Amino acid sequence: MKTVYADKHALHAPSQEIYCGQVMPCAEKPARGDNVHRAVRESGLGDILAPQNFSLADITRVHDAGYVDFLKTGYAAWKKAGFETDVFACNFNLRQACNTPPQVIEGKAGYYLADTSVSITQGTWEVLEQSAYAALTALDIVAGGDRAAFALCRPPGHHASVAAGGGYGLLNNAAIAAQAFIDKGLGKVAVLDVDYHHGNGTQDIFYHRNDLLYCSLHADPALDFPYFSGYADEKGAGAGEGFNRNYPLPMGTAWATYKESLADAARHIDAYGADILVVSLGVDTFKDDPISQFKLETDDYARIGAEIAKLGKPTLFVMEGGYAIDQIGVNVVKALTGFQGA
Ligand code: Q9C
Ligand code: ZN
Repeated sequence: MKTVYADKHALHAPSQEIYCGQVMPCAEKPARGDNVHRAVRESGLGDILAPQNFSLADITRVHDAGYVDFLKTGYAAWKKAGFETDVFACNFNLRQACNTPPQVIEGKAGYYLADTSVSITQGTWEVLEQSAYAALTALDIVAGGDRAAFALCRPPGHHASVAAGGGYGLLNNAAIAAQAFIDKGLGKVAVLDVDYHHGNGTQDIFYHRNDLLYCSLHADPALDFPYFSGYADEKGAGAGEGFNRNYPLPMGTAWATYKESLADAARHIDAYGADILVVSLGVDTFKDDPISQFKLETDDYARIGAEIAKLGKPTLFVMEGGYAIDQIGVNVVKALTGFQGA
C-alpha cells in the first residue's frame, strides 16, 4: 500500500490550545506526523510519495471561498492588526445565526473557527494545502486501480465543515478526496470514520446528499467533543435522509463493544453499494490516548483493518486523530497491515 506524505506538515506547529480556560500545549503536534511516517517507513508497508499538485478549486468544491481565503490570508492580517499570538477565536457565530463575515480579522477568526483548540500559525496554509493534496494524490492512486492507499494528513480534517475549522483541523481532507471521486464521475462514496470523536465536519458537508454515506463510531457527544453532533438520531436530511449513520459509544468502550457497532456500520456500507470507501482513520480510541476515553489495544487496530478489508472496496485511508505520541505509529501501521493481511 502506498502512502502519501508531505514532510512540510511540521510547519504547522500550534503554540498552544485553550481548554476549559487553560492555555496548554496543543496535543495536535508535528511529532504525530513524524512518528506515523517513521512507523510506516520501518514497516515496509510500501512506497512513500510526496503529494502531487492540485488546485484551489479542488478545495473550494467542499469549502466556502471566503473561509479558504481566511485560511490563506488570516495569519498575515492578524499580525498586521498587531496581535502577538497565533490566530485564535474569542467570539463565536453560534449556530451560524449570521451570514455576513466581519470585516476585521478578530471578527473573522470567530466567524470561521468553531472552538479554541484550533489556531492558524505562520506556516499553516502551506501545510493545509499540501495535506489536502496528499489526500487527492492518494485518491488518484486508488482510482487508478490500487486496492488501497494511505494519505498521511496532518493536521486532521474531520471536524472542518464547509465554512469553519475546529477540533485541531481546518480543511477536511477526507471530504475533499471524496468530492473529487464524485466529481470524476466514478460513483458513490462511503466514509467510515473510526476516530474517537464524531466527524461533525464531514457529516455537515454531506448531510443533505445521497451520493455519500457517512458512518461514524465515536464517543457519546453528551460526554465528549464535539458535543453538539454525533447522536444516533442524526440520519441525514432531504435527499440525504438515511445516508448518515452515527454510533455514539459509552466512555470506556473496548473491543467487545466496539466490534458490534463496526460490524453494523460495515453492513450498512455493504448495502449502500459504494464504489469507494474512505476511512477517516483516527487512533485516539487507544487505551492510553491522553485526551480520550476508549480502551482499544494495539492489536484491535489490526482487527479494524481486517473488518474494513472484508468489504472488498477500493479503500482510501486518511489520517485523523491520535495523540498517544509513542504508540500512534504502531497503531496506524497495525490498522493498515491488518487490512492488507486480511
Ligand atoms: N485538551 C481530532 O481528534 N478538544 N480532534 C481537546 C484536550 C478538542 C480532537 C481537549 C479535541 C479535538 C481530529
Ligand atoms: Zn479524534
